[in-house]
Amino acid sequence: MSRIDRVEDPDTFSYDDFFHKYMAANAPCLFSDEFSQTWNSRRSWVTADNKPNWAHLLRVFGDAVVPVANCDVKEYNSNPKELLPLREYVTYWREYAENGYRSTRGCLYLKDWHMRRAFPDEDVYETPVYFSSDWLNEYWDAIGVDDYRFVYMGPAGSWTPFHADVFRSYSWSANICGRKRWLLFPPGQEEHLRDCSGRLPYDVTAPSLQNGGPPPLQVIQEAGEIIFVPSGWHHQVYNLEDTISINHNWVNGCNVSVMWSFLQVELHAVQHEISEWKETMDDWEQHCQVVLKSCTGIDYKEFFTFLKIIAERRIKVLRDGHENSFLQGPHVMAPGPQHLQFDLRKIADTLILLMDNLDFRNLDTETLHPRPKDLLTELEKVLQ
Ligand SMILES: O=C(O)CCC(=O)C(=O)O
Ligand SMILES: [Fe+2]
Repeated sequence: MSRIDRVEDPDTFSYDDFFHKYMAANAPCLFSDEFSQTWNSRRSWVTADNKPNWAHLLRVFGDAVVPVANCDVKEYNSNPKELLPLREYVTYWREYAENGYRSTRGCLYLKDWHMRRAFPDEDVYETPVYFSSDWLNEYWDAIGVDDYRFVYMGPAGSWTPFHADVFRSYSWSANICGRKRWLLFPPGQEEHLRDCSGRLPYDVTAPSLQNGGPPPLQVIQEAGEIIFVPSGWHHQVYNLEDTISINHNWVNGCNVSVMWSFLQVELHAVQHEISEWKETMDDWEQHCQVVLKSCTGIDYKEFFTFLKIIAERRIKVLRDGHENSFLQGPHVMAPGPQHLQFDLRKIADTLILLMDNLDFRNLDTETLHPRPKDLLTELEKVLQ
């Protein structure tokens, strides 16, 4: 693949088109700026000359405390982060730009700011319908613990090191202003880039890596455009200008099996890492789960709970007969009732795999409610 597909016109591009051509096919695409035209942030966050509107951002969000990474410092395969009031970060950014994009503090990049969670009443953007079947945010909203909706803001030259996204989820990312350069690697291509210890690189543009297999897909994303990054595609991203972007990670029936495969690979890595304690620790299996949760954000029992909550919400909609409740509120299910069936089928398929998994069976699943086999029985009943 040498070029990314472009999607131009919201009036002729349906949810079904996206579902089949890109989401189920796990292929990237780039949506034109028409798709973000109606968002308030495209006007209020941006000045007439397409720069961040600092006056507005400070007025509304100045006191917010935001995570800021230092792009000039490598810490494992990432950058160290600190928390700063947005006001202070904006002062830094203005001085950095006035000083020719140099500072003794390095190049600082505001990233992974949960803006929507901190300011739920600010009408900044709407999730495009194509990305609305989102079990990840639906689950974390339901338990009220976390979310995967972020704002990024950084000066020209700020960048994100090589990585694949949390749980190998999909991501979409929209530029409110500015431009980004993306380097995208289809799943598996990262294997050519490992060093002799099996570690993935921090920076794929390093000279020593220039013979690491086929070149990546390069994408230039302009202001207003929205990129779809499929599951398990590694990527590295540069801000070519002062840039603000909004992004979500999400999982649904099309990539939940990728998430489940990822968790198994991660657990095996943890088991390998602490295998020497296997014989001497009586709760070694449980301990592996604790480490898995701290590395990835979820363990096997919570993965079951995730499937359960998504299943129960859909069963309730089907039982109560008001299919349309998913067409309102924050989780729009554009394609209607057949999507509920699709979701429940995928949850049942994943549950079967989970219940067959030896590491899951080794856990004290008796404490789960309902028991996995009872949830599966109910799912199969509803699906008939
Ligand atoms: O914009 C960036 O710097 C990184 C964004 C990213 O990695 C993503 O949206 O998955
Ligand atoms: Fe990413």
